[in-house]
Amino acid sequence: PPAQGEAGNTTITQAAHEFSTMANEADSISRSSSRCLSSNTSTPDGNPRVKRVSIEGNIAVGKSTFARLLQSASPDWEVVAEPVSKWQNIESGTMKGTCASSQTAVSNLLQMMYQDAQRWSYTFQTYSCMSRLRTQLQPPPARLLSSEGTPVQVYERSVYSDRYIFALNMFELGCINSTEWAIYQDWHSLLMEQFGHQVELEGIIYLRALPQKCMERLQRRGRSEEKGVKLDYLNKLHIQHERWLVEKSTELHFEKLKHVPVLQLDASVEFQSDPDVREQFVTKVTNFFNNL
Ligand code: DCM
Ligand code: MG
Repeated sequence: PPAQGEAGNTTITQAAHEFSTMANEADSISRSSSRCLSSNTSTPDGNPRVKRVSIEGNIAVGKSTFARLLQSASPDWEVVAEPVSKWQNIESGTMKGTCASSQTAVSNLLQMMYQDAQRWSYTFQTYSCMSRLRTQLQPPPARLLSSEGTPVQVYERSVYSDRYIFALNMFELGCINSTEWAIYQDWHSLLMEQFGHQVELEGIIYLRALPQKCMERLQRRGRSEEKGVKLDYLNKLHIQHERWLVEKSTELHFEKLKHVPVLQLDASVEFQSDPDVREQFVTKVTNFFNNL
């Protein structure tokens, strides 16, 4: 019947219009992503122009302090901080009453995870890794792209420590169960297949100190969510770092990651207050970057 045919035609026309809008969007997304890719063009040996290096180390070992030191040491280095404040402020819209007035509730996932690890570890590890990936996918600043020297994006931790230090540790502690762990690894591997090349590391700096030292610094910085963190927990995380970065006995699922060079620095010294130590660290880091 004509009426139906008409309606059908309209639908098809609408669908065709929507499809062409979608196709245009997809095209412009792919063009803008290829712009992003070409903004970090490769050197003749196939390495990216802007190198990516992560700072790894136990809780409160001094990664952020060290990152600030590097940030002020060279305009060729850009620090990408760990998005901790995002984990402390998760916004969710809530519907109140019958009218659809939306209100914003804020929850602190970092605190929830430390208060009830069994319940919240999987959720926390999902969100911390996802938000880190989003942060690290941001293209490097123009200053680095036009640098004549050795431009480096310095990540505070990585999607690899999320998996091979924290999530693995929570699984071993029983705070992430075997179903959650299987799901975590499945989506982590998928994300790495899709985006891995954009956050791949050319090097790792391992800030190493005894767990006792980290405990002192943790208490000194006094982040309220971490009040209940025990030395035993820092010991376990220390062992995970040693297995991954020193003994190399952690089972890794990414071939390239197995060969990433590691610069180990003794973070037990007070590098913040001692200018000589600061200078030594910057020299070691400069040499390390130049050889990547
Ligand atoms: N954290 C975690 N799991 C991750 C990453 C971080 O539990 N995958 C926690 C450890 C610290 C805080 O987040 O409590 C980050 O602080 P810091 O950078 O000092 O280790
Ligand atoms: Mg920090």
